[in-house]
Amino acid sequence: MTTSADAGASVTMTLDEVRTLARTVLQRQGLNARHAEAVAETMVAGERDGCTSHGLYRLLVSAHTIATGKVVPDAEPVAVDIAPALVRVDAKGGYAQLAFELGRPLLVEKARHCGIAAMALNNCVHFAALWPEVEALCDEGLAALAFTPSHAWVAPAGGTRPVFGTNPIAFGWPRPGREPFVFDFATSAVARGEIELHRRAGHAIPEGWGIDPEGRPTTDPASALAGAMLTFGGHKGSALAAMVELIAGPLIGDMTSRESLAADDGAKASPLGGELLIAIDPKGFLGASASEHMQRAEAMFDEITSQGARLPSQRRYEARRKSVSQGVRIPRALLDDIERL
Ligand code: NDP
Ligand code: PYC
Repeated sequence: MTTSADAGASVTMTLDEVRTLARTVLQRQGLNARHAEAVAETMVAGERDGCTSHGLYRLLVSAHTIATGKVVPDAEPVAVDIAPALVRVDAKGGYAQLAFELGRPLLVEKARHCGIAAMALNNCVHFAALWPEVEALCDEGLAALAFTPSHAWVAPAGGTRPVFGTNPIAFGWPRPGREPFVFDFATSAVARGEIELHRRAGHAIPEGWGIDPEGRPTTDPASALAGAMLTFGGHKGSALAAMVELIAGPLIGDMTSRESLAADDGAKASPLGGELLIAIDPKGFLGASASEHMQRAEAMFDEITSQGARLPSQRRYEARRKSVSQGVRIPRALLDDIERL
């Protein structure tokens, strides 16, 4: 670890150092080794790709969630093969990462066999970004979608009371010989973690991210966290957030964000509920001509980048290349807070 030039405000760490720190702290917090390893990997990936709201900062979040007893630290997820194209994994109240790892090979096998397959993760605690999961499925040559509700923090367009979670949607498309096309965003204007980071840094938030408890627009992160977050794109984000509630809640027999918040009962732990993943094998519809059609997709990507527009995930992949060779900068204040745990 080396303290950087910016007056000790941040520290440069290698990814292995980040991994060791995350695993050690998670085990001290009470997770068993398998969970600590799986959860730590998503934090390493977050720091590596410059997605700090889902990086080491989440050690503070997991400390709280584990201390409140709202996650089962040694849960043994169980996969159930329910139909040729469907698998369900009961996470048994543990973190989603291990449940995903358990179900992933089954989902891949089913998608290859049927052309399309879906996996429901049930009864899991979720605090991570979704892109590591869709990327893992793209690495198998599959297109993938992932959805999960969270806690009811977000007001519907035109309303003032939280109904939806921050409800991310992720999509991944495998690309021959290069990193996949992936987007992953909250259906709220921004992830809640981003507002929390603004509060920690003492920065105002832009207008349009949240309203205060009286329903008035606010740029104060604490007021927005206490009031309600807003959807992105008004009624469009609101409809997508509702879709996530439905397909990753009742459709798979799991909780809505309102139910997750009620189950939390004021503990302020990470959301509990389900996640829906859909994997599609391009060879399902296309057979031997799949690679020819995948090249047509490349023409679309070229048309985007050749006019100077960037693809989603381009920033992440650039950050990844830099982090692998140069390590990552972690705020000293965050490391101090982690140490204080
Ligand atoms: P952002 O708005 O930061 O980014 C959303 C997506 O848009 C990313 O794929 C990003 O790519 C892409 N993007 C951003 N700017 C541009 C641009 N100018 N041109 C093209 N693409 C662009 O994400 P959010 O704040 O909405 O969400 C952050 C994370 O929080 C997500 O990973 C999400 O899964 C996670 N989350 C998790 C929840 C949970 O319950 N588990 C709940 C809510 C959020 P790039 O990364 O390369 O910038
Ligand atoms: O940042 O909105 C968020 C979030 C919710 C659950 C995990 N991350």
